[in-house]
Amino acid sequence: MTHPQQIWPEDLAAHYVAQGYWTGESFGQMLDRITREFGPRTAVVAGDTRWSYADLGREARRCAQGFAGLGLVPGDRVLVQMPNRAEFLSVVFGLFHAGLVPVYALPAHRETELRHLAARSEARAYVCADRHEGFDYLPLARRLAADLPGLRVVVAGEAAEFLPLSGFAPEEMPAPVPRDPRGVAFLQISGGSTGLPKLIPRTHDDYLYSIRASAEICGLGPDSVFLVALPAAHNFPMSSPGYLGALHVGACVVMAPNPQPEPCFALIAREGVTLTGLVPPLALLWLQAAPRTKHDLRSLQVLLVGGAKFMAEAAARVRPVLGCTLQQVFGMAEGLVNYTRLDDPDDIITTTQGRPISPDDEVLVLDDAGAPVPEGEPGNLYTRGPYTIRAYHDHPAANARSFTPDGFYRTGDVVRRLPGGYLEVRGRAGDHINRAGEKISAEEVEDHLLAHPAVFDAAVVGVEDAFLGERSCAFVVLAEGAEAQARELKSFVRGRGIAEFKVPDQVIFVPGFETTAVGKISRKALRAALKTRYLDKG
Ligand code: J2J
Repeated sequence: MTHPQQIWPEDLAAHYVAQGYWTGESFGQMLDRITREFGPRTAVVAGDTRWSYADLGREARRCAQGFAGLGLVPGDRVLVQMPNRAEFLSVVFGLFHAGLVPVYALPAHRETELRHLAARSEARAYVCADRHEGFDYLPLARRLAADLPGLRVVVAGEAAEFLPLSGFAPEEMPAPVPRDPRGVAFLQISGGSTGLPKLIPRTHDDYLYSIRASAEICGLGPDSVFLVALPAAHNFPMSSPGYLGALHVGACVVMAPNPQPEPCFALIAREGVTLTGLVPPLALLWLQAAPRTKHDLRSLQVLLVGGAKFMAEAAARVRPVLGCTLQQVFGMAEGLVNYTRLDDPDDIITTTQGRPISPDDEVLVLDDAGAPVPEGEPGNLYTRGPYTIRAYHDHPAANARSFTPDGFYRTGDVVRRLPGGYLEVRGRAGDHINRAGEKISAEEVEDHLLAHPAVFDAAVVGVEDAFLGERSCAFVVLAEGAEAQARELKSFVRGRGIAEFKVPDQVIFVPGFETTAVGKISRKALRAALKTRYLDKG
């Protein structure tokens, strides 16, 4: 299933090997290595579960045997939708051990997204948990299974008619199934700006390089304790440096069921957490709650903040309030990750989003005509390098849009490059809304609104929001003679089986969308015009 375009040109690949970036280790081999090296040390703490590395290895090998027993064969894709539990890790490493390819869905995803991800990846199985944070996943699994006959469903917890994860026989698959380290290890999802999420093929070699390098840049060591506060399926808590970075060095991973300050503070105090990562709105909540908590947060050494722009004023409060070092991180599931370094001066840490991981990350900042802009000027960010993909999975149209012929990824981000290669994120060129780090495609939500019989046309825009960074606003033109309330349209969109974070925060009814003399104007221009007219008052 590797598309030829996904492969790095041989001369670059040879360079990445020569530089020691690509080591040829697969995720299955990584599990073997960390199980052997760190056996008795604590690998995972989640609720009442506490697993050593040896336990994690055993649980993963048992899962691997179980998945193989379902008739899945190496290379098959498996859709994984698991909350932050210990089983997240045993399932994922079990899949790697069996040579299977996880496809990561977020716990917030609903049947529309899951159906799309399963179909696009040709998934042969779906793994979920029974419940999480008051949501029952079994009806969701039922609808998915009814739509996709042949899909095997495995459930952690109460499994009803499905296969219980705990029912996997105690036999363990002895050795990891060999995989090509340059082949696809898993499919991550993009928060892109057009339509439904695209699938991002990450290889063993490229991803493990970003993890090893991130662990070092973030100062992880065997005595670190990493708290997974954000959903584990997201690229940030997975790899920047994430639980994979923590496991790579023999550190302890603590899974928080949700990222709210008090429950996380309790875990920090109880487990001696040294490092965690948050999106900016959560960092603001933590900053607000920390002065009043009774929990001891003194073990915390580093707080990573990324996923959306963290404002300098808030960034400057991290050390005085939480007593730890702020590390800004500007990353993307497609690859490139930038960090401020732990020993950078305060002004770099508070005002920039860091610099790339690798000396071989190629970064271009170009104007709209494709010419380089001078240092310090804003421009469009393009990148390629040893851990940035060269194509999406099976999506020629998106690939034509998102990659240049010489393999640079068009990130859609507008940045300023500063001395030393530090980047400051200025905004987005594309049409996605960054709502508290959750990326929403305007087009995807517009499509859902258009499915309502009373809606003639719709345009969705991001609006600045002091807390969320951006919230979503839908401009709606009603069909002639039709009536609808904002509340009704929101619940209609919700009822389309999508993640709650995509439901518009605000709906504004407008009499019509202007078109120019040329006829159709671009959606992008339309969204901008609506925003200026109704929201920016400019
Ligand atoms: C402004 N915008 C940012 C930042 C990401 C680490 C951290 C985050 C992600 C992530 C990730 C930003 N300031 N500090 O995968 O490994 C916006 C940009 C970017 C998009 C990518 C990681 N950090 N962004 O957020 O794939 O617009 O990855 O292109 O979800 O988030 O989103 P995503």
